[in-house]
Amino acid sequence: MAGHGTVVVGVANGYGAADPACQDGPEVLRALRFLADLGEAGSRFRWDETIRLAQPMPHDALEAVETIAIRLADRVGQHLRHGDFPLVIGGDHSCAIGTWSGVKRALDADARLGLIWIDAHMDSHTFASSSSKNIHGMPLACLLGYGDQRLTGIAGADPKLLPEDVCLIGVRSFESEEYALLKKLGVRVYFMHEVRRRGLQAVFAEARDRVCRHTAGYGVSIDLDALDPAEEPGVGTPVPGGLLRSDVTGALALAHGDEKLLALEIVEYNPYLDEHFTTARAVHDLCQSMMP
Ligand SMILES: [Mn+2]
Repeated sequence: MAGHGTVVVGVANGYGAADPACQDGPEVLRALRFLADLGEAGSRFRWDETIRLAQPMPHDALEAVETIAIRLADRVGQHLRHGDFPLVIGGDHSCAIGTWSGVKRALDADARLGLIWIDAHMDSHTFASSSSKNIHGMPLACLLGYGDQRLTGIAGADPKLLPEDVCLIGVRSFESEEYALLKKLGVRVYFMHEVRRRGLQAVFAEARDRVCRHTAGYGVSIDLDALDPAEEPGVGTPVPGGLLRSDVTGALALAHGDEKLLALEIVEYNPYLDEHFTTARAVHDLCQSMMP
């Protein structure tokens, strides 16, 4: 976490999901000051803005997701150039297209970006393979260069990630088409059963080494549905049998002070499904575990 400090960018984005509820996640976290104590030690932590669409509304989800991704990529790039650490708070996971396209563009032209994708799902559909057509099921495929050109072409036409620079952790719900794509590309997937057997710390450390082998640095994208819904009710698409909060904070602590870590993203907080702001506290704890 080099630079001046951590800057939060909220993304009021629910256009990629069947239920748009996650679009209100960032504002709930900001307005109720769930992350406020992270800045109390000094001015090293601050909210920037929450990106939202202006009126009139776009005609379709693809246009909305594209518009938000373009703005988010610009914003994330600005913060990196200023030496700040971007912390993106979604919104549904389609915002990842903007976040990581922006980080990639901020690197030297020939530099590669690594990414650890912590998620119950693979998010590696395209419009051709997806039955729901929900774009939050597609962002990882887009970043690998597969999908609609309006999304794969944000912040540059080339793929933002090479398959060998990506790891997924915590997967336990997926469709055969998206797994076929990741398998064909050779992307390393740490399914939940492997995480249970080896422990998240060991898996995360191995993934971190893997995504740093050939890259200038790496990011972490956390879909809150990777966590167990028995512990964290406030997520977009709950799937039983997930990670425990203490495991995730323990793993993220490994990345604390890691000079290669370029940005962090936490998405799919659904404040309407949350109970007593339990999962809002999870967002806080995840952020805190990585703070300097
Ligand atoms: Mn996801």
